[in-house]
Amino acid sequence: MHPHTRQPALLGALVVATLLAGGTAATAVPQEAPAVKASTLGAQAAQSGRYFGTAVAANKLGDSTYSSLLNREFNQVTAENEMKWQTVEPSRGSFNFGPGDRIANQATSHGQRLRGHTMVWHSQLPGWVGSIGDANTLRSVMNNHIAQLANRYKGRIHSWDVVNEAFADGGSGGRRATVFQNVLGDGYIETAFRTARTADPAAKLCYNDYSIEDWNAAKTQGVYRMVRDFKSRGVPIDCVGFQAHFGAGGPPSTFRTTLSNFAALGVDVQITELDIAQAGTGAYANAVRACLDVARCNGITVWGIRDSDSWRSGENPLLFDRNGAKKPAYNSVLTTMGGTPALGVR
Ligand code: 9MR
Repeated sequence: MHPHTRQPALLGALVVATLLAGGTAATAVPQEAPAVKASTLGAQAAQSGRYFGTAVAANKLGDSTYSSLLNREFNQVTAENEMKWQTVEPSRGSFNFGPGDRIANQATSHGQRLRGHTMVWHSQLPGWVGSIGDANTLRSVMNNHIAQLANRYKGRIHSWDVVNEAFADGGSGGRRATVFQNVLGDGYIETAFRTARTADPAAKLCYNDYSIEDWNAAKTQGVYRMVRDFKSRGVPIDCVGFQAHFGAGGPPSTFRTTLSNFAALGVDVQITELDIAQAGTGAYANAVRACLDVARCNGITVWGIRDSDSWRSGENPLLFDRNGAKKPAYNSVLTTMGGTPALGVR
């Protein structure tokens, strides 16, 4: 069910309860604006207090089709590659924030919420990090990298993907064998989150991964156990990102259950990198609905704007075609959120 369709019932119940209690409905019912049917993704998501965002590539910001879609439709951005370790600290202690700054400036100047992606990840990691074998050295390198990123973008980042893709694929439910895991052991994720919290206490700190959408998957359960453990011990974690790179069938039927079970641990959840092979309208609607059905699912990010911008462009998985025209999946997403497609806008 969509949140908007729930509201009248909730409102009605409040009115009845208030009248029964002898009060007046006017004092008890929150004065909400009537649901406006917006005609862009970001504006419609905002109607339920959510954002709708996209991955952005700095080198495409000069493409006017790209940037006009970006600024018309989306109110959140994630740097597709520009804040990754390889770009930010290609050699030890030498920091390059130029590309990341271009994404941050785009977000700031257009009022778009910014997700930092990502502080600690085994991929797009420069070779000099991968070859560190001493735990004290690697710990201080990791903590310094986190602190430098956090300080650079303090006040501009809403949420950070502090650790990305740290769990193994397959049936083990255990950790992925990365340099961080191999050299620092299980505690490195906790260390990373504590360092990030100290460096930027205002940012929301997220764990982000793929193939954790199916509640029955061992990987999902492994991440769930970690988040439950963190919450029980006061390790600072605020959110979990579900990348949601789906095949043509869209999300697994348990996706909503997964989102709501994580949310029940006391974290926000987001869909962070959504794309679906062939972009079927039903598959996209199911992914969006899973989020709308969970109060603490407060945002959806697609992983690129046009099919030609996608890392899996051969599968045409996004909401706009190569010319920047809306695909049927776009209208499906917008109407699933309760919006109305604009007439005459391609
Ligand atoms: O979309 C990104 C692509 O341009 C890069 O070449 C690739 C390198 O690994 O990373 C892609 O983004 C990934 C994201 O950072 C983390 N989750 C998986 C995404 C798709 O591979």
